[in-house]
Amino acid sequence: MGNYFQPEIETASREEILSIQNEKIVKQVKHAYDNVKYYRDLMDEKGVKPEDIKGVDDIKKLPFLSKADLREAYPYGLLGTDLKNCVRIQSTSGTTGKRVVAFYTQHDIDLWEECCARAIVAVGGSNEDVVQVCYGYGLFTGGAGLHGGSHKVGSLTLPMSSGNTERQIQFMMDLGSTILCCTPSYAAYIGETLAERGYKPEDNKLKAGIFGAEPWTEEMRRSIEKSLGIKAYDIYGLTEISGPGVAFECEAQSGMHINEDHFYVEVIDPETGEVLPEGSKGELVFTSLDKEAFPLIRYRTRDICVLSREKCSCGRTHVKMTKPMGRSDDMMIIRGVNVFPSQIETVLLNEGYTPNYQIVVDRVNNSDTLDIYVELAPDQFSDIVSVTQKREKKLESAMRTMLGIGPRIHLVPPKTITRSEGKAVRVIDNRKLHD
Ligand code: DLL
Repeated sequence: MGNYFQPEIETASREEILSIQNEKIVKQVKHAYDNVKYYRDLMDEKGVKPEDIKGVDDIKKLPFLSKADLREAYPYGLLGTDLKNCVRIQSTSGTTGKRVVAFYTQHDIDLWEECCARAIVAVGGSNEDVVQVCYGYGLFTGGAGLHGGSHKVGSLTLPMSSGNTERQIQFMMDLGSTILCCTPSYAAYIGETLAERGYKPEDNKLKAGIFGAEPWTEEMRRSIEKSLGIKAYDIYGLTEISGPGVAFECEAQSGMHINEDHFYVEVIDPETGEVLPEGSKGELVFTSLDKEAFPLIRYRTRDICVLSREKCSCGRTHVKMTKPMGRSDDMMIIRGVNVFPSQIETVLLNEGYTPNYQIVVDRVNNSDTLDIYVELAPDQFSDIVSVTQKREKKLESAMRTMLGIGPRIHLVPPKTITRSEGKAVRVIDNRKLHD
């Protein structure tokens, strides 16, 4: 078993981290220029040569890559090595357009799993733990990443994949799982199902959960922690940059440390592309510093975040990112007002409702409509119409205060909103169907 708290790297001084990054970026840009024609062409177009990059300060000279580039270069156009050196592909869960396919050499898999191992250790994991991985296995990176990380830590790994909640619960109780890895929406569902089966939070042996792959609020964190009797930690990542473990939360539960020895991060203005000073809110841009097969440079994530270098109580020095505050392409513009699903979730949980909801946006007579379907818990349900109407009005008014526009609220009976086993689909935007 390796020791995956790596203080020499994870608590290194700013100068030490910069020196690692400076050395790696020079090699990585040369690697991409020499081996990836697509990126070489972009650099030539911009008039930049690998020799112009002497450290991370020069990174601003380089062109960005976006999802559109990945689609255009699909499938092999951004490959940085001979196919014979690659051992794996993973792919995004996107539902529209061409999928994004990312390639890995064994070295790339090792560094990715190492990042996930750090995440498991950061929540208190060791070879004494039983790690239940119920992220999807297969093309999605969630299952493979946490599975590999758990192996590296030496924990007993339960490769459950997502779904079949009865079996999840049986294994969890019989084998005494101590760490649960899945999407936050699935964690909420598991918690709800446990309660329905008569289990109390203290009946399970879980101590921590590593939840990510989709946006979730602090209110959702508290609700999951209560229902499962655990500490819930966030984990962030994206297929293009490797998968989960690009950043992870520590015991402080106040933002995710980015693995800066492997990924260089910038925050930019999503409109102008200008690099913003530290502490500004903007789009995250990552450069993978030592990946061989898929050496993405200045990849625009569309995730909106703030970075912080404030001293962390855990001792780690790597920069922390806030939870993504929605994606720039996730934001709904409803009657001209910017609305993020996370704002809706915050109001619902603050008002004592379940995290089971669905947002439906449509356009009727050229005007946008916003309907929010919210499931009632069994003890909230009432068949007296006036009681329900009164509650709907109250929730509508709380939403109006938060969003600046008034939605229509529909309180629906228990168990009428489909549960998610992977990434939850919270928004149905029917306007796109008509355009
Ligand atoms: O979701 C990788 C992952 C798996 C992360 C398991 C964490 C746990 P993709 O399917 O490529 O990869 O989706 C990446 O999901 O750009 C974010 O918009 C969103 N996302 C990932 N983690 C979080 C998080 C995986 N903790 C996209 N909070 C990213 C909010 C997240 N959004």
